[in-house]
Amino acid sequence: MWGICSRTMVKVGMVKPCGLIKPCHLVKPVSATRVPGRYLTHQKGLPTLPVPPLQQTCERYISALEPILEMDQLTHTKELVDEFKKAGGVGEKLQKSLEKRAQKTENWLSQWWVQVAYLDYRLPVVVHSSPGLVLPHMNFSDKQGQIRFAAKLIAGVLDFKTMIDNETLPVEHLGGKALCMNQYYEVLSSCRIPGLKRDSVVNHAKSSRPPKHITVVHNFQFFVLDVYNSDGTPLTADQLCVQLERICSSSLQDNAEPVGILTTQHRDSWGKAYISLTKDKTNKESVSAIQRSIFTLCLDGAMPQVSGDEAYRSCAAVQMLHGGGSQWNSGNRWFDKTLQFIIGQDGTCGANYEHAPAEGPPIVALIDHVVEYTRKPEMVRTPMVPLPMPKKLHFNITPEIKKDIEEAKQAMNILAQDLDMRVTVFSHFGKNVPKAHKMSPDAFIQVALQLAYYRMYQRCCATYESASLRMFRLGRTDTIRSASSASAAFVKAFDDTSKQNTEKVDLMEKAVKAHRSYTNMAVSGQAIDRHLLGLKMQAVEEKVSIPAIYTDTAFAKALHYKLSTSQVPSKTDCVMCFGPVVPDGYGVCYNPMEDHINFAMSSFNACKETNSAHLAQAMQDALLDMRTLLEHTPRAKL
Ligand code: COA
Ligand code: HC5
Repeated sequence: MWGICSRTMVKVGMVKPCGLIKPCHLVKPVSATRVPGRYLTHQKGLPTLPVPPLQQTCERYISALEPILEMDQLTHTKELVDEFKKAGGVGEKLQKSLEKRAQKTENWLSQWWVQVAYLDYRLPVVVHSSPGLVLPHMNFSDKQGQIRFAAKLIAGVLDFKTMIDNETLPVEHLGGKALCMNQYYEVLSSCRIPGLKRDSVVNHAKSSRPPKHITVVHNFQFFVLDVYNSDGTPLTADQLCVQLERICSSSLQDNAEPVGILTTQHRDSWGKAYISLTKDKTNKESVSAIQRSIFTLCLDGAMPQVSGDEAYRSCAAVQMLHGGGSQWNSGNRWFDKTLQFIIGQDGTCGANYEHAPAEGPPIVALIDHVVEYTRKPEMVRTPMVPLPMPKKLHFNITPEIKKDIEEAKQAMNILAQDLDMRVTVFSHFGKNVPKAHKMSPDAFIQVALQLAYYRMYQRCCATYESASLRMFRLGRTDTIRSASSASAAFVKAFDDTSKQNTEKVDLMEKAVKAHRSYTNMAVSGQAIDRHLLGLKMQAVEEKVSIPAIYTDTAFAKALHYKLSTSQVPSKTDCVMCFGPVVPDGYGVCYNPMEDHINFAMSSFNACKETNSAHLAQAMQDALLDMRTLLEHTPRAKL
């Protein structure tokens, strides 16, 4: 049996991980030496995730509902919450069991979270769960350049992997506090495996014989590429280049069955197809080689030609998120693989990652390192030893599998057609302007998004922002609810001509402060969403009937995030993207740099009310209008 939570993603009986530490940019790999056990010592020193007080969560839940509910609905929900939290009530009982669970486990939440948020979630991982990442356009435009860059990229990842293997990555910090580093162990040599009702994740990094190969996919054909010499040294970029050339020249024909497209399917369908695919011994071995590999490298074919910077960036985001459909590169992937690097022929590069094992920041830290590595001149001398031919992975395609592939193509193409992706660079300012006004840049951006949405729809909506829980051992995320009473008061006043600018600025400050204080509460484990989830899971586990607060329409409304957002900062000037989490909502990912902000907005074409370009425009207007207001208004209390 395979466990599910990060630490338990080790086959029972296997060796526990030894260590790592910290994101690359603070690392000096040259002088680094291995300190065995450093990782475990660090992890043990981290605090455990607290269970917030029940009364506090109940009160905060009601406050969070205020901006998104009508008065009568709120009154009804207050009654349900009072009933839930009363002395001797079901809430108290569940709270006690949850506190017990917290004492017995390393993290009371992480295992449940991976199950609920990822492994039990049955929509395709493509668009609905796996994020994409677009790197700056690289300086090549032909096959030779593509191969050359790919070779350097592989060498860069292996360089990062050495730091993981040697435990020489220093510990990351947030607000002065050390963070859990576990996720760094989970991203290489891992893969998701489809099940009939629930998926699982395997991590081969911790096996007694950790993998020494990556998988390369070109023209929908998969290859095993050993990336270490027999003496254990990683292949140099020159050696990798030779090997990639051999792969490309032995996969020139472009009529291979795109087996990889099966991984784009609804998880139940893929779970079924997986069983039929792996009945065949050759297929099983091929799939296993992909699953065990350190990561997958996708050498892509062409994408549709577009003109203009914004259209190019949006097309690149689509390439990273879903590959463009079966006629383009969606079949040139194995979406279950935790980490896939994608290299186009025209200098477009990026990655796609399967979200179950890790959050964005460790992936971004790895990618920042790789980009820096690819920019350095090569110093290493290449050994003149002949290398074995990379092994092609064969698949026997039965009529049944052929049918599954055709169905997957159709479903993928519908999804690709449906996704409305818009990448924009807001170039007027970045973190610098809010900072100059003594405001948290992230809070400023979130409040601007509330304003943009309100201007488009004349109402507020439940809004999700990811907050890191990595201050705690095995911590993942909680939700910052960006729609607050303070943000609602601000957005309603902003275009009201009867209001004075000084009042608007005052409301803006309050909204920004409210957001920053929610953030502080969330990163310190005192937000409401994961606690409410925990109490519900506890009821499920104890087989008691689900309390009425969870079947209330207000709860469904609170979880219907029409704005699903995330800040993912990076050193490299890149754009991350993901899909909306509801059919009538938006996915908004942003990377605030010092003097500009990269945004990726997504929505579904099938929804007539949403339009990513309109939201992007409204966001730009909101940010500019907020700055103008600040610049033209003397601050009230200065
Ligand atoms: N005045 C001046 N400067 C301020 C300020 C103020 N009032 N408030 C904050 N700043 C500065 C900070 O010092 C920081 O400076 P830096 O750029 O030198 O580091 C900068 O502004 C950014 O701070 P802020 O915008 O407040 O955000 P943050 O960096 O604290 O990030 C979250 C907020 C919620 C994004 C972060 O806590 C978090 O949880 N990140 C992880 C999210 C995640 O996991 N995403 C991916 C999910 S897969
Ligand atoms: C390359 C980074 C992409 C960021 C992905 C992200 O933010 O995922 C969120 C994870 C979480 O637990 O909050 C989920 N979200 C995309 C739905 C916001």
